[in-house]
Amino acid sequence: MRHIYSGKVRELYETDDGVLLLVATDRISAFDYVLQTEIPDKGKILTQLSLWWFGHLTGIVPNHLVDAPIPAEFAGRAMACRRLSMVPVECVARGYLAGSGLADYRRTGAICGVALPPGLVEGDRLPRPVFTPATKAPRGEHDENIPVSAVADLVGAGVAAEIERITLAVYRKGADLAARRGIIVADTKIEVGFDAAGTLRLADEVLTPDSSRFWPADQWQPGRSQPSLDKQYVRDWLTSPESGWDRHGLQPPPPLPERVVERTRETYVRAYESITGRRWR
Ligand code: PZK
Repeated sequence: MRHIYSGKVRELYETDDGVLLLVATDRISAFDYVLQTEIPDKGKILTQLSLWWFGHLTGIVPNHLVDAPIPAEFAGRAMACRRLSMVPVECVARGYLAGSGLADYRRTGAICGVALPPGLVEGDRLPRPVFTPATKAPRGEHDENIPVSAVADLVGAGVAAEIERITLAVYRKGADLAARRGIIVADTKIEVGFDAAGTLRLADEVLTPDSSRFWPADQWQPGRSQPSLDKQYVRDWLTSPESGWDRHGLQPPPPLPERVVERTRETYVRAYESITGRRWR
């Protein structure tokens, strides 16, 4: 087995039989930093949530999962995948106004060239979900939203239309299901790639709190920044006087107190249990 890539909170390996292992760690990021404190079981919870979603999305889009053994050291937190030729686009669907979509809207009245009605505020629901693709930025930089026409220039009009269709279908399925469990999926990012036969497949992780904005529906209040289902304790503590940290200064964030770690772990467990209807052991 060889290590091929380190993401902020995940690792990618390739086994001797050419199977890719997507390994989720317990690392957590906030304010663009990977924190020095880990959240116990986060990697397993997000992997199991992703696997659950892949199962519920098979009727919508084929995926990259293969049936292959997972090494014991990665038990529960790795997915065995076929190697795909990845489409070099971050495929984002947004149903609500937040993040870079909000920034673009405030500046231009549109996101990725899709005009939106005037007068929307942060956290508002969009009239319909929109495909807002982005380029994959090098690590340390932020992805840049691009118009669908730029996706067509990159991959051709046919593939652009296909990934738009897949992205919106995954978002709709995820948002509908989560809504019934009291969770708003504000937006989600997926990655897709072609297998050796030329079939587009859903790759990476899917509909996890790391790839999507999950908001508790009972706290949704347009006109302000929405509390995040998973990271709000971390963000609140890091920006509180108690942490002693200046997010605009030069120091990395301090370690998290045990209480914040435990509460944050509980938010991941709760997200998993609400969405899947299963108990987290
Ligand atoms: C692939 N990533 C992102 C994921 C990381 C980085 N099936 C695939 N075939 C080829 N490449 C990828 C995939 C998938 N999924 C995924 N980069 C390339 C990534 C996990 C950990 F460090």
